[in-house]
Amino acid sequence: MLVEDLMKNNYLITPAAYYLLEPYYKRDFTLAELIKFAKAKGSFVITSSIAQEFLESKGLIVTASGSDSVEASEIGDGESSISTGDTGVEGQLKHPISENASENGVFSGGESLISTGTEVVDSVTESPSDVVESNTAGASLESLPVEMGGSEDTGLRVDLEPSGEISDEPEENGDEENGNGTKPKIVYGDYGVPIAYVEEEVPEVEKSYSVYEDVVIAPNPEFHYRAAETPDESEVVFDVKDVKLSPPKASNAAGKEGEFLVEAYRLYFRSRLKKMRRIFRENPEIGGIIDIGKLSYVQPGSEVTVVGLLTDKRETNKGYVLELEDATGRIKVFINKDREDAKLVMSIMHDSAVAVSGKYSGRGMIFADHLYLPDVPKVRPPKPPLKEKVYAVLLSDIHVGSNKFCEKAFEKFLEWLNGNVENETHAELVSRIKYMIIAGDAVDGVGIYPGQYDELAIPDIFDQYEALANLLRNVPKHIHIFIGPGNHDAARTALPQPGFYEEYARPIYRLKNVTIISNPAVVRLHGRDFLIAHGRGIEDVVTEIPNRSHHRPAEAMVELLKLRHLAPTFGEKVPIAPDPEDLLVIESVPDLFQAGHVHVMEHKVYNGVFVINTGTWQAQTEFQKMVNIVPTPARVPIIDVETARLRAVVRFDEYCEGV
Ligand code: D5M
Ligand code: FE
Ligand code: ZN
Repeated sequence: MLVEDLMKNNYLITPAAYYLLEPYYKRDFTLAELIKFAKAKGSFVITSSIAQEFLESKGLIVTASGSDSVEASEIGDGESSISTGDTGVEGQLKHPISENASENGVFSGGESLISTGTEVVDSVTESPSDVVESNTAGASLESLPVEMGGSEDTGLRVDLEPSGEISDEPEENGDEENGNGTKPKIVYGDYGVPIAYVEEEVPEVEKSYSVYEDVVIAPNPEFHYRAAETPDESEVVFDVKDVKLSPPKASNAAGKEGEFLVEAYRLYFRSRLKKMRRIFRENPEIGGIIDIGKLSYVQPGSEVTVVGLLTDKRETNKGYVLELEDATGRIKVFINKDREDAKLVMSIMHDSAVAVSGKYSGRGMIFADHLYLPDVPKVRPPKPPLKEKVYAVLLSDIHVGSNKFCEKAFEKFLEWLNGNVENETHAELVSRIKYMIIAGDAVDGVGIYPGQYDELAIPDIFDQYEALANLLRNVPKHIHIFIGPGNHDAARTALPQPGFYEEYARPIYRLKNVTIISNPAVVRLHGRDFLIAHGRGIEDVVTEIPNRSHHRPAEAMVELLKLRHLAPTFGEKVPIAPDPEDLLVIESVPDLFQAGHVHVMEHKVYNGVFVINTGTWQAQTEFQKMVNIVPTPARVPIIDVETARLRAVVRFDEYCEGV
């Protein structure tokens, strides 16, 4: 079969491409021919455009000219079948192939950096610890004179003796060939790539894996928790579940699903624009905003300011041409390269909002003097001090159920939380921890990426949540845990994700000290706002913005913060649900912005906002090896809630095999 044959050769194929090629495979072309063609294109993912070109080159199909409208069934299949700008305001669906064709190297649209195999390797020279060694000014560890643990200001390596070794659980789920000889059936996962899983008729066998029932950590009876006496002052101030959405009404019961979706996305982008205009209005530098549709009433040569979503950008000899769209029309904007603000062009992602001021030419073009990103104000007003110091630990991407989950390290971390600490410095940290936030990918899930089945220690999603709960019940009860979903969790795939599906994740819903939050969510701790998102938007940032990389996720998160949106670009990597309201807009400026997803810990401060990617508890998977993702597992950042800044990073990675 084509998919399997490609996977054996480390090539991937998108569903749309598969359906194009399948009928001809082996009859009209060989695997080697296809791979050779993809290789020449520099991609190891066979996309529908590659497939199409390949079939054309073999004379098997002739392309129809023009862009066809997309069938409703294609929407959201992970490939970029819809290009937003057009959808948003005009309600038109256009095929992306024609869009991307005009793009030059600078604004590489289509494929992700990481899906292009070998060249990427060269660009990554940092070791994980280089990445973590941070940009944070004043991550106040001066008061922690001991155990600076090798890595600069933030590294506080835990010096635990390997006493009382946790017995080596056999964690592999039995065998290589899925045990019972059942042939895997191909299905398609989140990223629109094929994944394999075994059909459900597999007879129930005695579980050959642990779900950590035996992990029962004895709290240190001597230990004094100050945080147990500090009142819980937490509140979820934004959760997707609390927002009442009224979907558009289908005009009549026989209305096509496609039309309904177009209307839904039209409302979605209208909502984005409205929210963004509100943000721009708070910026005193920006004057009165005029609707693009009203420009025709404006005297040519007048100074105007418009706000629109970026539908296209091109580089010319002298500058850049941007195409913006609002609810009333489209406009071209030219900015000369000599202008100071021309530098901002790189940061404007497709479908993100930008404000432009300049001279209206009278012929559908504005010559821009200034560009403005929504951005956040330069300084944050100070917040009143707290009576008692209180800390929060931020985690993400635990991936329970993966055989690369660093279970020993996690157990060591739990022991540490239970007061089994080496010295006073650690005791102080543990004693004041009052909150734990987990920003998605709590479990590894099932069928998420190619070949995942072979890397699962717990191949059952119910058991994965059981296992997670068995671990988390060892977190001291006075620590309030907030958990939101990621793309590996049992939750809606598209963003925003309201929460975990209750029927799968019941064991964590049952834990008394756990609050399930949505992705994204804002949790207010003692008056400080923590914006929590899983962080899939980072994938689009590194694809679209030059010099941004998975290896430096805090920088990518700053780009999102500047655009005040968690996943601006529609129709690329990140699926966005057609909600009538855009809940991914960062409407109010947080004190701290946490994300995960890319498995690399990094933090920095941007305009007073503490931005942190909290890494992972999963060692490098085979798939990540293939796409050159080097994780930094088992590091626990501890946040001083009062300042919303890093207090320390405690490292358990020495217990994580494979690191
Ligand atoms: O994501 C872990 C990392 O792996 C993150 O950097 C995204 C990347 N990733 C995972 N799967 C893919 C595919 N199929 N294409 C591109 N990049 C991918 P996690 O959500 O934990 O799997
Ligand atoms: Fe993850
Ligand atoms: Zn993820």
